[in-house]
Amino acid sequence: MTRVIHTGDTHIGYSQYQSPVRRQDFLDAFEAVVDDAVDEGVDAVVHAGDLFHDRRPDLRDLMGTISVLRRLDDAGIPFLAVVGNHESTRDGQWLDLFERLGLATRLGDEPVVAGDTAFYGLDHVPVSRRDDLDYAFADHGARHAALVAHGLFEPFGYADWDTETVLAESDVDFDAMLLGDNHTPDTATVADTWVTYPGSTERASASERDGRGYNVVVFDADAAGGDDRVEIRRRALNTRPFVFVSVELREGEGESRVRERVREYDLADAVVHVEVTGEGEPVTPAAVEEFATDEGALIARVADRREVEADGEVDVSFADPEDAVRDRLDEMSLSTATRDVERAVRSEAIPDTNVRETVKRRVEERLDEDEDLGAFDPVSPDAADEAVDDGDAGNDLDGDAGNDLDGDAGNDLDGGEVDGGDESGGEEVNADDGEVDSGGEDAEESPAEEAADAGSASTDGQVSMEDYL
Ligand SMILES: [Mn+2]
Repeated sequence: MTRVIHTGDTHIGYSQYQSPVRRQDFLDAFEAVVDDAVDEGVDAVVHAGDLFHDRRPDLRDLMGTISVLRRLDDAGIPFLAVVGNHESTRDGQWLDLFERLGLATRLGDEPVVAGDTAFYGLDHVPVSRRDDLDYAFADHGARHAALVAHGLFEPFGYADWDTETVLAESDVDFDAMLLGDNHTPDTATVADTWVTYPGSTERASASERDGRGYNVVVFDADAAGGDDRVEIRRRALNTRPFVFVSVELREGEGESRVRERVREYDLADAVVHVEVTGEGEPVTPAAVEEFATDEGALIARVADRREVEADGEVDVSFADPEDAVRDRLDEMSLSTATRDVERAVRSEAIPDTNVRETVKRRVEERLDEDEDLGAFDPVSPDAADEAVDDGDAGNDLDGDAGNDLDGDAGNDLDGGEVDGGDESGGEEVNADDGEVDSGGEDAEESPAEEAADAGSASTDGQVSMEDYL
């Protein structure tokens, strides 16, 4: 019998909403999982990738992570893990460092036995490189076997990885696939093999409305009455409260009605998302956000979904703001890749709900497929600019931009995150996590939304940056 905790998509280091409190939350969630593992003396903690939110976690997060892993190690519990798309680096993985420190085991083609179960690993692999995979795993002599993998697998939302193919081509007969990447917890069977996602351990996006948790997985010949060799149970984590307030304003109603609705909720230390729909008076988001934080919320975000009466007759004849923006961008010596991102964010042709995925895809394509790293070099009109910009441009893409794109940009730009309302899970898949990793590994949107987006993508007559660049 083997009993493990299966977790993943921890996203340590994610300063969601640029909040240091949120940043700590992600590490705390990891610690909570490890606390439970130590309390219960499980045979292993299996981590299915995206321990870190980005490929360059800072020192605080690394030290915090090492402390948590050390507690696990002190308790004699192995930490078995694979590399997710968010944290993957070209020249070695953080997980290898932890392994070198004796705090983790990186799973791969060779079995790692805990209890009487052999664990194997499959790191995240971009769609473009999956044809090269042979799913060749070494033999094992254990009673059970499990494959730990990071990616969007069938039969769950946004899947782009065919689970039946993986199982059919694998040399090992797996009892279970313990997965990460899709932030929506779910369990199913494919070809008599259990496939399960534990979901993220903190909400990495406001679309992740359901409670967070992890899996307790038992491999036992007698599990579930003897018919089944695997038992998967979900356990809840106590995470940062998120409050979702939906206000449909009627004619004549305005900000005071919004406040009234917001006040109906327990806002203490919560992340509060307010969505305004319907008719009524204009509402100033910042004023409502301030009201919510005054009432105790940690963070508040207001999205006004009402149709804004766009007056197409208005012709901006003074210095066009688009011109000013373009001039300023020219001065900034941004890299080609940064320009890609900037265009995606500002383009009217890309609906807000698609921005996150579009940006993710463009950056991923350059990183993973074309290996077009030159695109991350600053492009400057003159050498002086280049000298100045060199470091920053690189840093922004790798570090901060990464954070922004992954998390906050998603949340802030979001249209889709709050309103999707599709708890079907589509949204939870991180676009950003690779969740929308190229090829939709992290697809944020439900097919329905995408369809809607496609419709709204038609131009509304406004001139976008695309027209200038
Ligand atoms: Mn993730």
